[in-house]
Amino acid sequence: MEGNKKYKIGIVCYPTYGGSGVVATELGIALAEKGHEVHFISYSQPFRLDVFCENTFFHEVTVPDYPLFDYTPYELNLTSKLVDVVRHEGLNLLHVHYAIPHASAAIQAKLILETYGINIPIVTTLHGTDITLLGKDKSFKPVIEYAINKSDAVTAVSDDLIKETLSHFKINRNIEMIPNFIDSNLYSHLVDEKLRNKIANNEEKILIHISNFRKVKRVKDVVKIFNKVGEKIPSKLLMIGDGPERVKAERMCRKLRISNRVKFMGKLKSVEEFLSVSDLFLLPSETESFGLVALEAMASKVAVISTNSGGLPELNIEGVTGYLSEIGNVKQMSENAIQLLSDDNKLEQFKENAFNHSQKFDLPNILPLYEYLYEKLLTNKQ
Ligand code: GMT
Repeated sequence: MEGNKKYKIGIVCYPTYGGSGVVATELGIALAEKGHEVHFISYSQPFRLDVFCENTFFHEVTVPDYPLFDYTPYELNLTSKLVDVVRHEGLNLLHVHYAIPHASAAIQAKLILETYGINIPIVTTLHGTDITLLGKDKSFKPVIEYAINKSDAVTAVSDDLIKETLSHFKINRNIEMIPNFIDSNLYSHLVDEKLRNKIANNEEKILIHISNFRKVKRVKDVVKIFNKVGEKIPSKLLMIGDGPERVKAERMCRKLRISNRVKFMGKLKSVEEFLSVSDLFLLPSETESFGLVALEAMASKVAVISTNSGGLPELNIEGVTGYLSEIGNVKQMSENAIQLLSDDNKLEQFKENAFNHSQKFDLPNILPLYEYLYEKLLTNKQ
């Protein structure tokens, strides 16, 4: 925010392994480092909120287990918690990540707070699956639509996500595009040779995939692409993350007899060191509103082979930072990977391009967009 105005900001997010939680947490930490007071509100500590920062606070939403309820009403506990934290901590603004249940709980809390004479602006950020997957479920539609229309400001992480939102819902307001970001200070471009040598020998290339292994990530395509690449290029594959599709991917590796070249590493808090030793990032997702993980790879000088779905073309530039293919076109994705990995000069150029492009999304370029938005809402309020 311009000038020296410091605000008390509440951030509501999912604490689990996933891009929306990462964006929300890192945004909160960056705001706190600028002197704002940031209150995270969630059902457990966000997984990247592990640094000590004197201006950040965490409020846990607890959900008592009443035998009366077949389904525990988390949204009501969250709403009550928001009312409590806004009133007692004197928050100026709530920034909620994900339409449901966060935006809908925040809108309800806003109405309750009005009865205490408090007017709190709500900023909602749409991250993708709330629109592209849940939004397609008709049972959620009226709630999502209401939460978006009633928020004081709404942002989405790509132009494609704005387009999707407008095509699925009756939206009567503006949605602003604020892309995902990275803090480039966190990425070292020095390859840790010791680590690299533990993973692969000098002749081998390193491919990497990071996700929550949900169906939408098409992890079996990752294995298929790597299998084809391995027929031509000596290589290893790092699989970081965990989720419902992991077992299937492991089984496929055994069937293809490539398990000795694929390392499943599970959920890691910090992925930068593994990205820094990698050559190529694979992201064959069915949909990806932005693809934060691909941006993290690019910031580590890793080229990207992805699909052209969702917001990925706004990040991965065809023939410059990597290549993009139709969903499921394993043949083309493998051919592109082989072509790139067999030409060291070209690979180096793509890695450099990926890094240069990632700098467009560096924190100092994106943080002011959120700050400006908050400032506008808080100034209009007075
Ligand atoms: O990709 C996931 O499965 C996690 C998901 C989330 O909700 O945390 O990520 C979404 O939000 C990220 C941050 O804005 C985006 O970078 C991801 O592309 C988006 N995932 C999908 O659209 C599938």
